[in-house]
Amino acid sequence: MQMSGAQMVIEALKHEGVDTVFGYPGGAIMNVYDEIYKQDDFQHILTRHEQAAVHAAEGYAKVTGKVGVAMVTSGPGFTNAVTGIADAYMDSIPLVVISGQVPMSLIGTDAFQEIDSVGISRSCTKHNYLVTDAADLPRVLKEAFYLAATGRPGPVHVDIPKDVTAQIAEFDYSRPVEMETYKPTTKGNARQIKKAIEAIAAAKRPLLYLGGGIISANAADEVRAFAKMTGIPAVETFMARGTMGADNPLVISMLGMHGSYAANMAMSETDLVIGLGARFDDRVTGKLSEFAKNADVIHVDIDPASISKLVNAEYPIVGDVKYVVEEMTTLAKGKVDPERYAPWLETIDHFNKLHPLGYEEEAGTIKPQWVIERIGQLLGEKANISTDVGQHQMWTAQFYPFTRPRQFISSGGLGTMGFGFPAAMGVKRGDMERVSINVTGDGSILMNIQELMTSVEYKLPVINVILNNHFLGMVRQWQTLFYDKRYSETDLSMQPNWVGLVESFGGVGYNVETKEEFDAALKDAVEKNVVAMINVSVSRFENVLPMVPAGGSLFNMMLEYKDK
Ligand SMILES: Cc1ncc(C[n+]2csc(CCOP(=O)(O)OP(=O)(O)O)c2C)c(N)n1
Repeated sequence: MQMSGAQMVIEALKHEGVDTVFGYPGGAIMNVYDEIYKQDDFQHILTRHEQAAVHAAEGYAKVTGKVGVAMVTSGPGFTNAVTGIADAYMDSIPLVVISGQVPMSLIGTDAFQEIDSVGISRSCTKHNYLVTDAADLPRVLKEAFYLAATGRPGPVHVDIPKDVTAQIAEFDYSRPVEMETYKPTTKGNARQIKKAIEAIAAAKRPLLYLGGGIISANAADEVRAFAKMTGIPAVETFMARGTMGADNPLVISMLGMHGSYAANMAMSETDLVIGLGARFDDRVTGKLSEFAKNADVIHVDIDPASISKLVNAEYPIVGDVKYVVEEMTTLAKGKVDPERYAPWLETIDHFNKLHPLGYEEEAGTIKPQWVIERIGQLLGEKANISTDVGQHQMWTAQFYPFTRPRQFISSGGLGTMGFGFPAAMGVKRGDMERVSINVTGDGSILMNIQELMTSVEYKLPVINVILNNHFLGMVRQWQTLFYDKRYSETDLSMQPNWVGLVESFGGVGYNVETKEEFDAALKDAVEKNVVAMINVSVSRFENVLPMVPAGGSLFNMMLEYKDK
């Protein structure tokens, strides 16, 4: 069928079953927006900033497991989107980002709103395209969705010049994707899997090291079943929170820079690391030469480039973690004896009792950790929890009782302040049944505050809980510990009128000084079901502990900090 390039974009989205596009129009993409006006196959959500459009698409993708879609114009529209694209790339989130470009005749002339978008996105996308002929659009868009969702997921960028969106060509979406050089391995090598099981059966202190790849692969059930059958304990990365479920007796909390004592000690003492969909990130390993020093490593990952990148794997297995773990479970039957690991579980129990995750209550102030626990007690399973970046983010990962994958949505790899609120809007759009909470800081929330308008207009209520310490807390913590308390540019004593601010957009706001007020505010915000801002005054100088100082070894945690 003959149609314009702009119509093809709409048709392709229809074929892909897209129900939501987050975006912001402009000159170079107007032909496409004109077609959006004429259709009702999907809803377009007009965010108030392109960065927010991409974060919202990320939140939507993370909570649903589907490909998120964002659309922006050329030049500043695209550069605003780049932070979101880089964020999605670091966290392996499947996205298709479509940008307008100046007409082909103007490319390279420093035309109005021209920027080399594909040049910019090359280093932060799984793949990108500049489409120079409308006849290529069906193939390119089909490939873009396929690439984003398969293998190790990630963002794919499609840049379309304005004259290409006007060009008429044949639209045929029926041809299967054929990419000679892209064929992700899903099954994993059978011999390697067998060898891995032998290693597990011979180990005394095996440890499952669970990464975000398990959540991307929808493999949490398989991983839980494997752990249960073999009796092997597990640590979760920040990205994997919720994989095992907080009430699972085999999970030893999060590991890494702000991981629990028990999780970090288990990793230091294990004799066999079973890495599943995890990438041995520096925030997890600490000093590499000291990481799991006495252990062999089994590493299962869909991305061959991730294996032995940082830590050498004796048993590399390239494959889909869902498939591989299923195979491992079948093979382990009768071969792996949980009794063998009983002394190891006792050791871990001892670690847990020695230094459990916790905090000291202080009369007259609310501790930020308490707020997280309280949201967990009041809403638990019923909420999806997004965060911004900082101390509040780490406390959320430590203290929220996540019971399921896709419940925790946060910016792990890039650590993008301003992620939380728009992502939580996308989360709401993807899961209207649950309450969408954004735990944020008084610094982070101001980085995408304009989304209050989007949230009200599209009825995508988010409850923003500000753990307000009047500081850029995480940076302040480092200044306390490593810069002799020189609080250079981190003091946020100057504050807006939070309640007035949110009310001016049509939402509700609460200033909270006591625990009772917090409970009442959260209950009221859930009932009102509009965008909310709960501004909680928390103790100013609280530190996130334990802490492995950057470059330190996992077993050398700072467990407490006492002011001299
Ligand atoms: C866009 C961006 N700029 C700067 C930083 C560096 N940074 C990391 S945490 C942090 C402080 C965050 O403060 P706030 O949002 O108030 O949260 P808190 O740590 O107090 O909980 C900063 C500035 C960042 N992560 N992202």
